[in-house]
Amino acid sequence: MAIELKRVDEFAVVTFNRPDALNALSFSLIRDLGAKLDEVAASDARGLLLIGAGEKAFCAGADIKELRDRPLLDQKRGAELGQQTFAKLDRLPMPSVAVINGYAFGGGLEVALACTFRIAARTAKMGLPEIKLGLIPGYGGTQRLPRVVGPARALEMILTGKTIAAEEAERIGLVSRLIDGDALQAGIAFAREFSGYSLPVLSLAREAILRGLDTTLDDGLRIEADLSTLSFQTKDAEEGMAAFAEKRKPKFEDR
Ligand code: DAK
Repeated sequence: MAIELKRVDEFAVVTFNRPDALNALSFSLIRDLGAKLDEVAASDARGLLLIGAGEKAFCAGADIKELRDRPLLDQKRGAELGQQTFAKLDRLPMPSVAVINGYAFGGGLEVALACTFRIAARTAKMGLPEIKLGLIPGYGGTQRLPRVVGPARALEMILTGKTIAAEEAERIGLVSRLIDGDALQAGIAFAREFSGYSLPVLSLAREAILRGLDTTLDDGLRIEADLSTLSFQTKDAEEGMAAFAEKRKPKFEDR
């Protein structure tokens, strides 16, 4: 299968598994990814890690060989398929981490941008090179990249199609941190920094940030007031505050 889903301890792990094509995203692979994300959403995993098979690539983008000579309407449907599939990552009940273990170009970087977090091997290289093919990004890159790195850097990356090294990606906030050693193990160690907290409360925090990015400061603050009030209604908030008062470690139960 071009997409593998496995469980490692408390985490779901999705592997892009077409190493001979640097894990390029064929349309069938994107459909398969969508089905696997539905499985993850219905599971009790406390986080999702995405990684590429092989030594070289996280994912080298859309399968260029498949994109040629298609009717325009199919291209539009293709963009919508990619966008809708990657949008599932935003709606997962658990945070997701793109473990960028090599090249992440085009659609490969776009899938990483749809994850909650991105971390990268020091040797990783990233970019949105669509312009070099006479195209522009179609799987969310023009919208998510400026939200992550700001419009000036997004314009530069998308209009020049340049490749950036992992260190620059960290400097501009495209990835949160650089990792050493086994990439999956490093991803799991990173995910353990949030996976002990309440999943519904983690979701409220993600929702407040993502919805706030799409609106004015005033509306965003209203969203925050509503969602932070909602967090008080969880059993986990009761538990967290009781544990503080009793000087013990909280035991969150996702309620
Ligand atoms: N698609 C298909 N095959 C790919 C591929 C890709 N994106 N990337 C690599 N491969 C294949 C190569 O063709 C080669 O296969 P063989 O020739 O051996 O059969 C094999 O993987 C190994 O690649 P290389 O020999 O090129 O490996 P190198 O280490 O020399 O170079 C590289 C690595 C990542 C620098 C190079 O492979 C490369 O430049 N790859 C292409 C990167 C890229 O341009 N990605 C696509 C960006 S565009 C849409 C709108 C927009 C889009 C999609 C849909 N709609 C409106 C529907 C845009 C999508 C994009 O992602």
